[in-house]
Amino acid sequence: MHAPDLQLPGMPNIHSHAFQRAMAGLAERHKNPTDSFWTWREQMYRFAGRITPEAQYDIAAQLYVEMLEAGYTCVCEFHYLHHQPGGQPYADPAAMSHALIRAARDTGIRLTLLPVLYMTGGFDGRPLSERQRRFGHEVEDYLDLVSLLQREEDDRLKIGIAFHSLRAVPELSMREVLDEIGKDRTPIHIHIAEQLAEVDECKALRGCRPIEWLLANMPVDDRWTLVHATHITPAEANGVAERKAIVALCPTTEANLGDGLFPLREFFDLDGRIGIGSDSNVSVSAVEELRWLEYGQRLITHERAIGITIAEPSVGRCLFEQTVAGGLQSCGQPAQAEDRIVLDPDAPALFGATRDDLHDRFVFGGNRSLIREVHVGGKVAVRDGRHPRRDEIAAAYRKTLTHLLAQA
Ligand code: NGQ
Ligand code: ZN
Repeated sequence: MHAPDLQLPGMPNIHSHAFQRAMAGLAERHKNPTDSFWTWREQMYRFAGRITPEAQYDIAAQLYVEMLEAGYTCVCEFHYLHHQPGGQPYADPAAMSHALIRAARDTGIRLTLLPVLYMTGGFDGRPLSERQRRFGHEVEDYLDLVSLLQREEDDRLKIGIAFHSLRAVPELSMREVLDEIGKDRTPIHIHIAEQLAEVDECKALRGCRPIEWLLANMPVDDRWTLVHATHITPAEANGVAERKAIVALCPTTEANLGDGLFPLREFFDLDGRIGIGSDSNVSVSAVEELRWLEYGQRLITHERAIGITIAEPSVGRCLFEQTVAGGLQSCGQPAQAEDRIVLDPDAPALFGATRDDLHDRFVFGGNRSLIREVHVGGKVAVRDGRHPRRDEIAAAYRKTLTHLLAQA
């Protein structure tokens, strides 16, 4: 019998906040009478307040090693930690962005950097809270940051834009930014409809739901990625699918934060496009994201094999292929035949694998990593399951994390 071809395309990770990797597992205690997304967010803000550009680099380098070893070949960084705590820009106003760019270059992952515009603390236009101040920009300074970063683009670095959320950017400012970038093929990402409180606030202040508002008021098209879109109605899902926008699903983070479940089958029935993101980085595993994407659906529908299309009955292959295609669209980086994963022919979970069952075994077959090699742009980023700089980067991360935790 021939050994099957054990190669898969590299997986794009279309939503990450790198710094949150360093607090993974540290926000899992009952602290309030009603622990929620919003109380988690306060903890996250406190942690964010300690991150310096040097720490940002060390955390991101560690994270990108983990991503590459997990089969992610490209990452979209939804980056809003721009300034010093308190809001003063750094001497290099792009210092925090540069830390991410260096971490990506030093580890070999492709990066779509999405500097985030963050202006207000809620739909009512209230000013940023003390802790949010380091996220903030006026439109003009934001556009300067974007054009400064665009000059550094190369075949592994793409600069897109992002609006943090409808809560954080007034309508007029969104229009100003979009006018400036015009019809460029720039990726445009936004967090939307993740939590019910956001839907309620939007209804109260804008008279409609967040996704409904976005579709009615913004030129949503295939450049756009809607992150989460958890609380979506059938009519909204239809609109998003028609505009060919990507929905970025982040199943492990969405579960961790108690967001809710996106209606996957309904969206697939509309030919909707999706990608996956590791978001808060509580998990750094394409396998775990895909598996939970499917399992969440099974748990609420009491059925099996949800993530399929008429053309593709294998759940593993369908979810893998859909999220690679949607992911590439979302990152705005061309499909690269050289970005690929090579699975381990000696892994027991793959014994007797055929091309037909390979994706299902990869996604549903167990917990040991089945990845032997990862190639990005023709270069080997992972060999024998390891990034060549794993130990050295982990040593720097250990120091940084120890220092960060000592400040608690
Ligand atoms: C973030 N993260 O910006 O890091 C958000 C929380 C917010 C996730 N939603 C903050 N996973 O949405 O205001
Ligand atoms: Zn996010």
